[in-house]
Amino acid sequence: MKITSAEFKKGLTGEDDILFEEIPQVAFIGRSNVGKSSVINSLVERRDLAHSSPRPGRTKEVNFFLINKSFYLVDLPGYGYAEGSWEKRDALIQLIHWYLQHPEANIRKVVLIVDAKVGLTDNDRNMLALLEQHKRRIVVVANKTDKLKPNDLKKSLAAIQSEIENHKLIPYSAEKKIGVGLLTDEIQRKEKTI
Ligand SMILES: Nc1nc2c(ncn2[C@@H]2O[C@H](COP(=O)(O)OP(=O)(O)OP(=O)(O)O)[C@@H](O)[C@H]2O)c(=O)[nH]1
Ligand SMILES: [Mg+2]
Repeated sequence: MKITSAEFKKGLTGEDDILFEEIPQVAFIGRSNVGKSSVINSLVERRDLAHSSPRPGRTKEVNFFLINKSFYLVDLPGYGYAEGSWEKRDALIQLIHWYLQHPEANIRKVVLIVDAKVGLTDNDRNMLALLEQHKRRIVVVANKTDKLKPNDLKKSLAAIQSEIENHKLIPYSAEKKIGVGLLTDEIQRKEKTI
């Protein structure tokens, strides 16, 4: 189904009524600067609905975007960002974990975005394990495929797939709009994909 409307609803830094709504949420998680906000923009065909930046640490709240008036895309802050004060980083990590483990939030699916060139980092592996532990439905997106030559991309995708085992992997480029159709279908599917 095509995305026909998208509007920013709220940026959360803690408990909020929106979490308790029945409207399903699709969360985007991954390391800082991997392109979470850019992937959301590419899905909704808007340049800067979710604010992106060449500098890591851009997204600092749990941002809710209402799509087709029927579900939320949730843009999260990233992990693995080395700059800034320890307290600030720690607060962002806590915010991410608080949201992803929220007992009431109706999280339909979690989109784990990794860098196609870098592959999974230890932080990505830990996040995947946490999501599996919480029985979240997971789809993995390998973003920035435009940065790799076809042969290198093939190798990199194979390595990522073997690490994530049976989870679905979608090669993606927010910049070149590659994978948009596949991911649009995936986030609207209610059933488990593994
Ligand atoms: N080449 C290329 N660059 C991309 C792609 N997607 C995102 N970028 C760039 O990567 C940088 C980070 O993008 P963001 O969307 O802000 O990343 P983020 O994961 O939301 O980052 P935080 O909010 O800091 O966690 C920006 O300079 C984007 O233009 C892509 O598919 N290809
Ligand atoms: Mg962001």
